[in-house]
Amino acid sequence: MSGEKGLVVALSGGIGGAKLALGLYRILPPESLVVVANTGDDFTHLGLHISPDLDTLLYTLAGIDALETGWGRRGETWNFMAALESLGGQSWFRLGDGDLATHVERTRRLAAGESLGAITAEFCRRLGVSALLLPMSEDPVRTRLLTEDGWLDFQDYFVRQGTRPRVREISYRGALKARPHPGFIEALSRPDLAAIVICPSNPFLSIDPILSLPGVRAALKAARAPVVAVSPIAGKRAFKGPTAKLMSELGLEVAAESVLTHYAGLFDHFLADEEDREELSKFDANVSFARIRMESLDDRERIARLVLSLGQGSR
Ligand code: FO1
Repeated sequence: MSGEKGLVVALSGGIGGAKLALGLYRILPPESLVVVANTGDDFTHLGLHISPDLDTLLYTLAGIDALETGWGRRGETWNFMAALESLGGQSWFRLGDGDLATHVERTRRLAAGESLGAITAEFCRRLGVSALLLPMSEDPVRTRLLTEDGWLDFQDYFVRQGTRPRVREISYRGALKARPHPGFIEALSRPDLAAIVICPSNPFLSIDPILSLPGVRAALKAARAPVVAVSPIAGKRAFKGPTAKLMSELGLEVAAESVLTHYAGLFDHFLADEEDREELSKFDANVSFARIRMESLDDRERIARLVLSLGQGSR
């Protein structure tokens, strides 16, 4: 079975994962890609429902993502933020004018009874995205961190405090009672499923919330297609700073080896960086190596092709 012929399901957080999701989107036929987004980072801010990872994926696939930050919209203006600041309003979480429209419209539709999945599908349609972008669940799951300052909500820790407090423990509040999105489970059981991709997102903050939903690990195991995990660490350096800091605070070595061990039993193939060949060769696992940093659009497509070639064949 070829990864390029069947359906591909990608599990992703925001910025890092979205790079590979875009690569997959650009090389796969339209409607062959399902991207399942972490919603553990979601929160209510200024009365608005914010879904950062869904929006990062939406804007990236639509080609309107802000290249300099990785979050928010390209060519954004900040009049709302400036006006809010002039009134003494909260300005630690920056909402650009165009991005604000997404949150306002999403919040209005949610209050009118529409589901997060349906709203996301409509936003995708409006912005010309033909992949199926799904929230991991319609139920609220909230990533919280036990730090030296006590329990913090994710965005408080990540943005307001700039990941400064040391982390001791992570919890995904609501995960045990939450149901995975029905479209997610349906996609995993499809007979034309060709590959499941774990994008190079933060394993603890972006992928684990998805895996913590009841039934997801079992559905991944039962799926007929291989699971390909891509390392978010190359040569002992995480692609994003907070991943390295968090891993060392959790007592883990900042190394691809820690990620491979963390995902043990879950993947059929692990794609790591060339720099980590020696370190990972001692593992009795299917590990492949490439230059996995995705700086250019070509890099994104090259890694996507490689991931699909690894996913070829049955499990
Ligand atoms: N990240 C920041 O570091 N500072 C911000 O002010 C900020 C605003 C923001 C607004 C909308 C959105 O969708 C994302 C935003 N992010 C911001 C990114 C985001 O909170 C995190 O990168 C993710 O939650 C982690 O995946």
